[in-house]
Amino acid sequence: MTKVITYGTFDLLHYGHQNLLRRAKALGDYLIVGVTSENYDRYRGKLNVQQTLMERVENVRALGLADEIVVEEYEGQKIDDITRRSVDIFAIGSDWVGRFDYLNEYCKVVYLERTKGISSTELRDRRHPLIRLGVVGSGRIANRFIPESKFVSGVTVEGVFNPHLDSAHSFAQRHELAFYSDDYADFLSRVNAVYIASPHETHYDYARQALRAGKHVLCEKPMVFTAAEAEELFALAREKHVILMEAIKTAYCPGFQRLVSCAKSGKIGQIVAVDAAFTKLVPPHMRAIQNRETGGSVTELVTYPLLAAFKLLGYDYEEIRFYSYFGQKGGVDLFSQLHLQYPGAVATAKVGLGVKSEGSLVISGTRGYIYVPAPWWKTEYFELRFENPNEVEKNFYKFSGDGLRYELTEFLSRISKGQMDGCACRLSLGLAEVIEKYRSSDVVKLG
Ligand code: C2G
Repeated sequence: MTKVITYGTFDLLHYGHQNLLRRAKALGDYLIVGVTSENYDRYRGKLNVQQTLMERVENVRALGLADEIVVEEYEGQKIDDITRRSVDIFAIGSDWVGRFDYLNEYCKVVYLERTKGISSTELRDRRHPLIRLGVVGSGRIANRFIPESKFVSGVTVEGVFNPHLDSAHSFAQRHELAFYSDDYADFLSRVNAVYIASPHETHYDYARQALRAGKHVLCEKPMVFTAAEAEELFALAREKHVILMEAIKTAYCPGFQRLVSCAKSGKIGQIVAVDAAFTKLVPPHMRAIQNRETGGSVTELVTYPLLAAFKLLGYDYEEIRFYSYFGQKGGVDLFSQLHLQYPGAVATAKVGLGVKSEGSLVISGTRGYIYVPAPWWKTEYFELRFENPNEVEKNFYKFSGDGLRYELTEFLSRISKGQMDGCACRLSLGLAEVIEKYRSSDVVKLG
């Protein structure tokens, strides 16, 4: 009996897939089909698969061509499947020519001509019309956003807005965008969603105008400086039936999401302390440490450590204290430490623009603790540690590129669902509350 194996995601199953499976089956007597798991697809950078693993498996089964279906969960599984199941032929579409030649060592490799004119990507785009996105601002983060957006389907970055036309022009040229503008109303009329990456103090106004014009908004952090502004913008988004989301990449990357579930699963017992730090030394001429109104380490950086505290301990803290080192009179906080006291737990958030520290995250529990090394906000690895050092559990994840692709994927998925994520709104409100408190309450000055 000749055994054939093939693999795929088989999202929104179409006749291209069916053709491939039919020809693969005809190569032998018995066809095994590997369907990728959600985690494996995320791992290999396929971020916007629409259907669940169960739906995709069911669709493949319903074709009646597969004699056996397996789930593909990890890199290297193909070799394991082929050797364990004594497979004779590995078949795959011609878009992969050459990429699986290494399997020739284990069985015969056959590339089958891909069916032209049909793909899951095209079906996804047909289901959800392409989002035409405009970028507000043309600084460092906006420059990083464009290459990241290329990894996400369903979106095209069309244009850029900057009140300084020269900056907008050179940004548009650099990234080959269709248009640039220094007129915000004109810019908004040419897109259906915006990514706001302008200076912090301009976020609120740009977001409000975009929402009023019925555009979806993905806004860099900190989205706003006060809770009232956050509430107003979310209410406006609901009224206009559009999505407003703060661009917190860590919240949407696979490693951090797993870390939160793991910490909350009870494996380390009850969580009693969360200690997170993020410091980044910046040169003296940077706006982040020049401008007292809009800069400083809390405003610039506190989002990340607070994300960890809020996701793990929630928002019902009883007290918050701020300790800051200013360096010079009238200057911004170059370093700050925040203490959030919860019933039965405590969190610390350490941020610095002029003071350096270890950028790790430690979650302490009654049975053990989780250690995430720097840079924990690009979560690729974490350890569960217990009293017995032999019990240590190591977890590895992929964090691709600059990670902005994760927040953008979530943003698009929310647009297609037509619904904002209540937890994400609560998070943004929680962050704005802390920034507002910091600006209006007593800060313990260090030195
Ligand atoms: N395919 C095809 N014609 C199309 C579209 C897809 O022949 N118009 C083939 C692909 O070449 C692949 C299979 O259908 O062999 C499944 O395609 P996808 O669902 O896109 O999965 P893919 O990302 O190619 O998975 O381990 C996973 C595999 O390596 C490939």
